[in-house]
Amino acid sequence: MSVTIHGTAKSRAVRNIWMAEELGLAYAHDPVDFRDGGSMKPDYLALNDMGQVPAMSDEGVVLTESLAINLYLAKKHGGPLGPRDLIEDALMTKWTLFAATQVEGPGIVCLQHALMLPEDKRDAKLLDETIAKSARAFKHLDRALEKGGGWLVGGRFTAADINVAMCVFYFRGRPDVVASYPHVATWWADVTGRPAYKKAMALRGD
Ligand SMILES: N[C@@H](CCC(=O)N[C@@H](CS)C(=O)NCC(=O)O)C(=O)O
Repeated sequence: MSVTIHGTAKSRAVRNIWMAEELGLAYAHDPVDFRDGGSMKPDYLALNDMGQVPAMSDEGVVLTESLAINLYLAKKHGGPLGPRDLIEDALMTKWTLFAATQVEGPGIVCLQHALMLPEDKRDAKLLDETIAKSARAFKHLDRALEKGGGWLVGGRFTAADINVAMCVFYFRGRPDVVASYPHVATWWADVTGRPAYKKAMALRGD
């Protein structure tokens, strides 16, 4: 067994578990937890000196950054999940950076203020403003999915869909956001209906 995904499924490691399940990899899962200080222990700091999960180890290669790990796994094992040529590679990079820079930040604000914070700490105005600001990114995503026949790259399900979906996941406390964009809504139903997604989510226990 070469690939080990370090990080509880209740973290961004779930992104990599989903990818590993899609690829049918015989991977090991080391559920290091940042919530109990596990990611600050010396053994884990040797993998990621930032003390954040996930990390991936694969035959001596250690990689951090969940979205980069997914691109690595897709390229190494990919078949249809990975890029077929330089242009697809560039597009998968583009969508991964779009996810990280345009979707994840507002998504985390949405997660906190719609779902995670105690109700008396939630800021409804900030939540509304954040959702309004995210419209620009969601419209871009919606148009791309329409043009792409329901997928982001190559007219098929790829690493780009996983990486973007895992950032759209943060809007789950406000399902009306995804529902407002018809092509995003259809795509979201497609990606979250996949057996590998369901298996990864089941590991979270929520
Ligand atoms: N950009 C990193 C973020 C990693 C990250 O922030 N992980 C969280 C869990 S999802 C963590 O370890 N938090 C604990 C901390 O920051 O100390 C990635 O995508 O892998």
